[in-house]
Amino acid sequence: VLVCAVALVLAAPAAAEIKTETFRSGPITVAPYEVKQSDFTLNIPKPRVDGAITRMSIDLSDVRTGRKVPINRLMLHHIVFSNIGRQFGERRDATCQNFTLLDSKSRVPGPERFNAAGEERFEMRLPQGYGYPFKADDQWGMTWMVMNHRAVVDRAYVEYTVTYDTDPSITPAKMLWMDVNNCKADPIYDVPGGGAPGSTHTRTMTYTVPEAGRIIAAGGHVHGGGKQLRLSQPECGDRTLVTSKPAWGTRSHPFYNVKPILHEPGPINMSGTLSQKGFPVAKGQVLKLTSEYDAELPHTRVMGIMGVYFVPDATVTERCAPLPDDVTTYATSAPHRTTPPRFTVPLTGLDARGRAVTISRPDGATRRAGSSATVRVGDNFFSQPNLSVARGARVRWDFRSRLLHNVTLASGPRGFSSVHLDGGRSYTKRLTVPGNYKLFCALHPVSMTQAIEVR
Ligand SMILES: [Cu+2]
Repeated sequence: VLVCAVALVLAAPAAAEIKTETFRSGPITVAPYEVKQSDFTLNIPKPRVDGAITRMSIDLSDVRTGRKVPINRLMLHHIVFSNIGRQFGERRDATCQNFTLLDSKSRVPGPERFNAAGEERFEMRLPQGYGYPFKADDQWGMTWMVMNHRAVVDRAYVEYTVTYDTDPSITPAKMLWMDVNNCKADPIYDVPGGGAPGSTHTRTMTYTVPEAGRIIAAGGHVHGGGKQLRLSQPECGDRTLVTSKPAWGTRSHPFYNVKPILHEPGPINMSGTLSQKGFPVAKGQVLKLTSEYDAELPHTRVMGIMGVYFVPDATVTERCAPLPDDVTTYATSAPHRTTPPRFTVPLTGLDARGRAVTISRPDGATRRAGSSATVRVGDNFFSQPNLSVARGARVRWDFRSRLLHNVTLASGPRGFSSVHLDGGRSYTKRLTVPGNYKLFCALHPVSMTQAIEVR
């Protein structure tokens, strides 16, 4: 009898199990104050079995100690995980046919994005019974940006902890990447500012869902000045399905105290939503994402993104069926502020010892121009670091550089920025509001600064 029992156990198929594994990619080496980016780091470590992800978290870890790397050393600004399938083109993103890479011109077929995090370290969580399915021989890639906040070379791994279920009966969920500036490796836009106190700047995107199903989880990503992200269903009186709200760090939080500051500090957390029953979406219905920012002050290089986990389900046939009654939300329990703090992004230079310090403007005399001016952008300088122009002047930045650069407003009357440019491309902006514009290259924040006075 005993022998028989043992034989039975051995003959049974391998039991499905829930497993948590931590993987490391890298290490990444980042020069002093460098902003390092990757369009796609391909074929990163992943589970070597078929399974479905139920939870995932991402961070940077120290090369020697394995501990989390604090923000005053390195900041992982954002990271996106995608799955290309067994070969490029097999798994395609739901909302993007193609992606524009960091050079703002190259385009590649979009692999399936399945998880992402910004400096708020959004954690992917799916309700019980659901998972994002992957195969043992799928290839994963990641798109990321890391900034070094110190004057020394630093190294770290990208570390991600994946909880997955190998039970083949788990219900598969896929990600709908909702993004108000979608299909870009750097999906940023600008809020110009100049609105009344309390007013809201909005930008939207819509996506027509090709199949019926249910939304079972969602979370978002905004930058400084963000009020909230709202996912709605226009056909149903534009009812709100999900919001994701930012939580802002206290004054003493490292986000407000590191140097240099690449863009207005983002939130320390974004709220997430879960529903096992799911928000019903009929075939062919439109989902709308609205990104809401404070409209009074300028906010440059902001994002408005919501990762929506969707379960195809042909039984959803009623249009505008009742919303689920099992919705839960999760947010940080750390001390935080709920309204976006007013924050002025300083210009940064290097002192004699090569350390980042706040500067009021770049060195050098001011060149006076009239209704137009041309600034040459080289590696790594602006040819007219201090400029004065007439109100309404057209300023053109000629990027005659080998490396990618941009021009971005740090502070001033109205916000604007260029995409990353090089090799003879140019960007023109008409400056119609008088005042002092402090500008920098968000890829080279300690070496490329500029001040323009609009008379
Ligand atoms: Cu630059």
